[in-house]
Amino acid sequence: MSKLAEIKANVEAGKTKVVPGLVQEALDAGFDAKEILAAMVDAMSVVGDKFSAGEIFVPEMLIAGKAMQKGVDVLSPVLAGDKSASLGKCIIGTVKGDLHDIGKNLVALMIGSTGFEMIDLGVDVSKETFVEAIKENPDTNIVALSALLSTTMPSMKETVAAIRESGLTGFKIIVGGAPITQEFADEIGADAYAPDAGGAAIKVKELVS
Ligand code: B12
Repeated sequence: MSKLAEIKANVEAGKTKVVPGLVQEALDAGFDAKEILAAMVDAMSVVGDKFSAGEIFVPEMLIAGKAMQKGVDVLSPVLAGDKSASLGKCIIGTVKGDLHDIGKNLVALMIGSTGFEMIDLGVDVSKETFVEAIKENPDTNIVALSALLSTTMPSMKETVAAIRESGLTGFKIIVGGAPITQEFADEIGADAYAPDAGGAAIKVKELVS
């Protein structure tokens, strides 16, 4: 089995102790961090499909997620790169009702790597908490919202509305997550959408330039 296939299989199987070592071996063998990440993202798609098909349940999904996060931790210093530029401040969080944070953490890492100071509010973040965080950080220029469930898309909509209604200005809102589309972003009045962490980093740079 190739190294990437081995990583994918072990993430799928939720081998939290094995994955970090395999990821380090792949890096040492010269694999690009982005291809290693892609192998782990593929694994999560398989896990999601198996969950949909009723072949696995929440505990298996959880442990696979943990294994991926452990692998991402090893990749983080490589993906984070040079942080010397200072482009501003970004508040990020997963919206209320949603506990998924692997994608949000990757987005935070990649936006941070382009030179933003990151304030990560975590998961299950209420609209009030987002508004409060922006008030506490008047120099914020990006607010990034993540949602992974179709059932938390309304929560994203309410959060954007609450931020707009607060009257606070001087920042742009970017949204993303598996069920989110450009169309939905437009519909709820967000300033931008990106499909993945790399795209998010490019987009926020455009938003502040
Ligand atoms: C791991 C996982 C979990 C873990 C989460 C662990 C964690 N710490 O995050 C646990 C076990 C907790 C979990 C729970 C649930 N889950 Co879940 N989960 C997954 C799984 C398998 C992987 C998610 C993941 O990490 N993907 C890898 C990352 C890298 O990708 P990503 O999150 O999509 O992020 C990328 C982009 O979306 C984007 N992005 C993300 N955020 C942002 C933000 C911005 C601003 C931008 C620009 C871009 C962006 O960039 C990221 C990086 O490139 C997915 C299946 C899948 N294919 O995604 C199901 C999935 C999301 N879960 C699902 C479900 C149903 C649930 C539960 C309701 C199950 C249950 N019955 O309890 C609960 C809900 C709990 C809750 N309230 O949130 C469904 C959602 C269906 C839907 N459309 O609503 C999925 C799709 C599985 C499926 N096929 O049915 N889950």
